[in-house]
Amino acid sequence: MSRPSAQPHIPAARLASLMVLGEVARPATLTVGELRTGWEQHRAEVVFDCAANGPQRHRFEGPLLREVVLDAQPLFDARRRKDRSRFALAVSGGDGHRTVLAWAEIDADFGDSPVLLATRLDGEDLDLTGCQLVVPADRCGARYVSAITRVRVGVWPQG
Ligand SMILES: Nc1nc2c(c(=O)[nH]1)N[C@H]1C(S)=C(S)[C@@H](COP(=O)(O)O)O[C@H]1N2
Ligand SMILES: [Mo]
Repeated sequence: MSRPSAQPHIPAARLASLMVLGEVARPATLTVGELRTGWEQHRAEVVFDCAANGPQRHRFEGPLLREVVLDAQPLFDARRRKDRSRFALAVSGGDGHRTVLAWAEIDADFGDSPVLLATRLDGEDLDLTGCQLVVPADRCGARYVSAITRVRVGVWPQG
């Protein structure tokens, strides 16, 4: 395996990666470098409130979560909005913090929310830490999951 050109000095073993898995046709393991080079990078300047530390202001860059998950081919009928609206995403950090989004929040035909998988935070690359979820529409910081290890895609199990 060749080393990512953006970070040639970092041994591959130290690079953080995340898995996109669950009800998808093409599960993937992606390093932060691959998230940076494989998709268009979007920017977000955000302020969110932390219950413990008050308002936090940050600058993030990274691909749209929607684009990365679509490349894993969720097992929905992509042409049917009602079918897509059944899906959810569970995003986990390495410390066990896990949060859920409805697919419809980020689907262009529904909420169209520009949620990012940030590869850079305030100008610093996140290749060693892992990427961070950015939910610009949220008033508080609880869904800004850092050091992401997994994005699990699936239909909401029960009604
Ligand atoms: N992995 C992980 N991400 C996390 C948390 C956590 O406990 N674990 N806490 C969240 C909460 S409650 C807030 S307010 C923000 C804080 O982000 P900051 O440390 O950049 O200010 O991170 C979020 N992301
Ligand atoms: Mo928080």
